Amino acid sequence: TPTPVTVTVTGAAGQISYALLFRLAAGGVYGKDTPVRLRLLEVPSQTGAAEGVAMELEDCAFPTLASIDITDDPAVAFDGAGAAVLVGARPRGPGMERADLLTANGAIFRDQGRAINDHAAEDVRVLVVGNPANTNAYIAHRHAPDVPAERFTALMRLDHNRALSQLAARLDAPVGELDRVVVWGNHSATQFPDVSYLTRGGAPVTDGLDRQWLEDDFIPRVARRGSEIIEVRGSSSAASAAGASIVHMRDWVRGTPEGSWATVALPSRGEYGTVPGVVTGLPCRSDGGEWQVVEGLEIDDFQRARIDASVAELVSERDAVHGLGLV
Ligand code: NAX
Repeated sequence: TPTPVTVTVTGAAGQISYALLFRLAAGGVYGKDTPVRLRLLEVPSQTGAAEGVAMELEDCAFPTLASIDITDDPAVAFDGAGAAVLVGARPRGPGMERADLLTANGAIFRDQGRAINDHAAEDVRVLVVGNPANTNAYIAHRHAPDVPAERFTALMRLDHNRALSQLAARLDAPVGELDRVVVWGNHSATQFPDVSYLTRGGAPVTDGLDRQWLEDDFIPRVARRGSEIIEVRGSSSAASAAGASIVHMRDWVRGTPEGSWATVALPSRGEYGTVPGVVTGLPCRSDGGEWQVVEGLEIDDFQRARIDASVAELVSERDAVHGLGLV
């Protein structure tokens, strides 16, 4: 039997984790043969609630769940971690300015980046879900100098999946037949969901996606989907964010299907004219346990302007966290 993998989840008492932990424990990332040891990190006031979630996890009797530990200490939480899903973050409270939000989250992701650097397994895979996800991942990565940059990712698979589902409706196609979308830039209103390379059943899609629909409907709908969910559901996306996190980690560990792409936010190496260092959405494949950015795509003027605008926002967030002394 394979050796167990230690997976750390932060924000374990929150609503995303309430959907995420059960799929993780059931084998959704590592498969049915690999036992998972869960380490749940919470703030001290929420460790009790995390105990309750742990009790329910036990009551599922998942054969793949080897153990559960709960802690408020990052050094304990990340000890030996092979994967870390950083969900816990400070939400924007009443009267909080952007700088306050960045400062509160900067401290969280600085400390967690350091703890990952010092205590996690050599081959740790980090997924940041807590917002502002790209910049939080940037902060954590910059405080983990011993961990290769590409081991730090932020979640843009939810944006990617939202794009696929909107396209399936537009084209009246089963969503499983669609592939090769990418969401460039930031997980924010400036993101650029891009259909330039879309395939259906492996063949390029040319009809049904006119420029006006893309600009007036598709791009804003995908970029604003999180707000739309809040308006309609009364609280923010949870199960869909958890589902996207599971498939992000699963594809990273076990590989993307042949010919298929995922959107992953990674520290840029300057691919496609993005600014090196910032954590931006890029089209990726996974093979042998590593993300590889898809190469050789052509970028036209429309794409260029949209990519540059979102990357410019990432640069301004990066500059703000440097200005606040968080990196
Ligand atoms: P909740 O408020 O339900 O849960 C967050 C949990 O994190 C709380 O239990 C809190 O105590 C804990 N926490 C706070 N600081 C912590 C710390 N330093 N260490 C450990 N735990 C800590 O939020 P939820 O709905 O689960 O959302 C979590 C985060 O995901 C938010 O930042 C949210 O904005 C973000 N999202 C990101 C998405 C993405 O696609 N990247 C989509 C969904 C979601 O909006």
